[in-house]
Amino acid sequence: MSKPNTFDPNQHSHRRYNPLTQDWVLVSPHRSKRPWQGQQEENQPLQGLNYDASCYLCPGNKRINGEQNPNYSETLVFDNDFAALQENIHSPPEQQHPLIQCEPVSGTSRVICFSPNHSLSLPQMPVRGIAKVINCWVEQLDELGKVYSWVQIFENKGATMGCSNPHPHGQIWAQNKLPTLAARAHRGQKHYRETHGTNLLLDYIKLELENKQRLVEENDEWLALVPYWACWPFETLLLPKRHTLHLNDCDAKQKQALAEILKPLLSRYDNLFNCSFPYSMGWHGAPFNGQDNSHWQLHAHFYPPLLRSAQVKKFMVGYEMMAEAQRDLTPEQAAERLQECSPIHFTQQ
Ligand code: H2U
Repeated sequence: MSKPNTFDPNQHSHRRYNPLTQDWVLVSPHRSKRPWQGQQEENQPLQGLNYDASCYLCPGNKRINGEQNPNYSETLVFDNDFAALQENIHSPPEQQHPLIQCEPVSGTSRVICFSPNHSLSLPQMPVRGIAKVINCWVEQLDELGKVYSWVQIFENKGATMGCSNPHPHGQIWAQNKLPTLAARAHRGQKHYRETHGTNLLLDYIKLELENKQRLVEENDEWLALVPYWACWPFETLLLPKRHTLHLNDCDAKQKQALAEILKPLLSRYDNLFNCSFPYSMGWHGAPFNGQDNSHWQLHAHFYPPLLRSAQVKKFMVGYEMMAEAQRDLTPEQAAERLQECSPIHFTQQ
């Protein structure tokens, strides 16, 4: 039994610092057993159909704007028919007042279908199929990184995360201004470099490889872990072991190893609650701004909302909206749960 004045991270409330965002998260492990009579999500079903005639993203089908998708056999990239960013800049009026600020932004939005198969999410795809998605991400970064300073690759998976179509797909939004969260990651890594003289995430990788408590998957080139400062219940951070600024700087060995780690990582997610595990994921690499970005280390965030089961998710509401992020189970407990899951997808065991 721990003494009342002995700190036990599994019992006692505490705050943890996120050096990337320079935010704090409140950890309240003793709250995880509180009763839940609130909202239950729909089940998170796996898709059954390989092809759906009513799907806007399946091969050969018409999209909402009337354009027909080709009979693609690997990945498909098209300009978003409802693009959030536009290439042609229309300058807003000059600033009238410091409280009424506005600036122009130029960019482009694209959709990436991961495969022609309507039913295969990333963890169910073969490693060679995942490798094709990675190649597609790389090609897009090669092209858009020459034009825009920030290229955001992301995936919203599952209706719970607001995904509008079950056909496995992701998006790319590229723009000429550093968006808010990218700017925060830039500042966090720069600040660490200026304070400690070393690279934040490379130092962190060293710590996690020594400790291993929060590690979920590891291979020769990559590691995936629940970060010490995780905010979402089963959040993970995926990192290359070598110092790498951009996904499109990865060599063939890193890209192959990335495909090989994504499959078991995402299979563990699906296996946790025997469902198609929803999340938002995205890549953060150095901005394409031609400056010295050696304080950066490429990483991907996975932010899944599920907390207790396929039906009960974490809400980032009241205290989180008004004060700061809060979590119940500790990152170490979450890592342990993911470590206990099989790396082989439950449909493929
Ligand atoms: P989400 O599922 O993450 O919302 O992404 C799907 C995107 O696909 C969405 O941004 C686009 C939507 O605008 N889309 C098209 O561009 N054309 C279509 O015919 C359907 C959906």
